[in-house]
Amino acid sequence: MISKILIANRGEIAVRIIRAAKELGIKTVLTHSTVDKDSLAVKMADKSICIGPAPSMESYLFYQNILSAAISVKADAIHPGYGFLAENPLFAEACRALKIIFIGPHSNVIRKMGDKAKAKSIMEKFGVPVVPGSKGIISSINEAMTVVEKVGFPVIIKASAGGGGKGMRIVYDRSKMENAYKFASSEAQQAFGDSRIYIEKYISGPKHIEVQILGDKHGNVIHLFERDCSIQRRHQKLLEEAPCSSIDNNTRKEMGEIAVRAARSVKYDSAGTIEFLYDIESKKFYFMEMNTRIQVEHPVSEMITGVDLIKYQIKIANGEKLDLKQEDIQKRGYAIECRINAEDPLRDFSPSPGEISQLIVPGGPGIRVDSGVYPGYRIPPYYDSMIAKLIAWGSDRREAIERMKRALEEFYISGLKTTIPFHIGVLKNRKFLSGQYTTDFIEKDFD
Ligand code: MV4
Repeated sequence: MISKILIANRGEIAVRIIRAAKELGIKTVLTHSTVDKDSLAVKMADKSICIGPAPSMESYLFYQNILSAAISVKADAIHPGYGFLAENPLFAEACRALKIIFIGPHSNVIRKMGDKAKAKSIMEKFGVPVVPGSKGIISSINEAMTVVEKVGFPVIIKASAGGGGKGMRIVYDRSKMENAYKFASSEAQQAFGDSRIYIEKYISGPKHIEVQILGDKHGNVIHLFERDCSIQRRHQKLLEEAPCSSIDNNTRKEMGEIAVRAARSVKYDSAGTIEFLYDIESKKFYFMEMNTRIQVEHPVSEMITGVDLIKYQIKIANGEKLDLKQEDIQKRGYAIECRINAEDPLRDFSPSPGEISQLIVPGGPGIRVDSGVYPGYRIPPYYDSMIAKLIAWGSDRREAIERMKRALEEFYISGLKTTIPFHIGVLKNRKFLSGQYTTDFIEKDFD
C-alpha cells in the first residue's frame, strides 16, 4: 500500500499531485531546489527536503539525491510529474531496485516508446496506422533515397531519440536531401548523443490530436477521448481543448479504439497519451509518438470525463485494478486550457521572470486554475515559464470559450508580463472559432 509519496517535481504539477494524494489519504514529501524553497508546493506538502542548488546541479535531474531523500523519509513511491525524470527508464529501474514504486509505466515501456522509430515499428506490427516512411532507422543516404522514391516529397527526417519536435528537418526536393540527412544525424548526435534517424512523408498543415489512455497492471486499458493540441509555437503548446471539435464521431470512435490497441500492444500500465497527426482533408490519422507520462494538458480530459487522472495513476501504480470500464467513460461538454506563462507575447514570448506583486485568480462556474504561485511569489528564472493553467468547462464549445474569455479578463497578475493577452486574441480569432485550425495557426492565421 502506498502511504507516502515523494514528489520529484515543482510548480503547478507538484501542487496537483499533492492535492490528489491528500484526497487519497496519502502523505507527501516534496524534494526541491534552493530557489524553490518558498514555493506553494513546499507550503502544501506534508514535508519538504532541499536537494541542492537550482542552476548548476540541476537538482531535479540529479536523481541520486532524490532516491536518497525517498529512502530517508521511507517513501513507498515517487511521482516524477512531467519533464525532469518522468521518461527516464534508468530512473524507473533505480526505483524498482530500491523497492520504491515509480508512479508511471514499467521501465521497459518507457524505453521502447522513447525510441521513436522502434515505437513506430511496434505500432505498425499491431495494426496501428503510421505515417508512410522508412521501416525503422535509416543508416545511409542511399537508404534515405529509396524511401523518398517510395513515398515522394516532401519528407521529414526525425531523430529516433527525439520527440516533441527536436531535431526534425523537412525536405522538399532531391537536391537538398543529402545535406539534410547529414545535418539531421549530426544534430541528433549533438542533442541526444544518438545520431539515429528515420524518415516519413511530410503531412503539411495537420492537426495534432492526442488520446488519453489509462492502463492497469492487470491488462485493462481504456481511453478518455481526445485533445486537440494544435495551438503551439515552436513545439510549445499554448492552448489545448477536449474534445476536438472538428472530427466526427466515427473518427473519434476509431481513434479511441486504435489508441487502446496501441497501449495494449505494449502492456501499458499507467496514464499515457497516444499522439496522432490528423489530416483534415482526407480525415486520416497516423500514430506519431506515445508519451509515457502525465501531460500538462491532462485537465481538459478530466473536465470532460470527470475522471481524476492523477488519482488513477497512483491507484494503478499501487497495483489496483481499474474500476472503470470503457462504457463508464462518457464525455460531457467542452474544456479548454490556456497556459499562462511568464512571457511577453509582444516581445517574441521572451521570458519575463520577477515578483508577482498582486494576484487575482478567476473563479465562478466552470473555471479551474492549476497553479503554483501566490501574491508576493518570485518566479525564478531557471525553470520553464508556465505559472498557471486556466481551464474552462462549458456545456458546449461556445460556452467554454465565453467562460475562458471572461476568466482571462478576471485574471490579474501584476509585476510581470504574461501570455493572457495572447490567449484573449486567440479566442477571438475566426479560424480558432471555426475549430478548423491546424499546427500552423500561429504562423499563418494569427497576428
Ligand atoms: C510531422 C509533421 C508532419 N508530417 N510528421 C512535431 C512534433 C513531433 N512530435 C513531430 N512533429 C511533426 N511531425 C510528419 N510526418 C508535423 C509535425 C509538426 C507538428 C506536430 C504536432 C504539433 C505541432 C507541429 C508543428 C510543426 C510540425
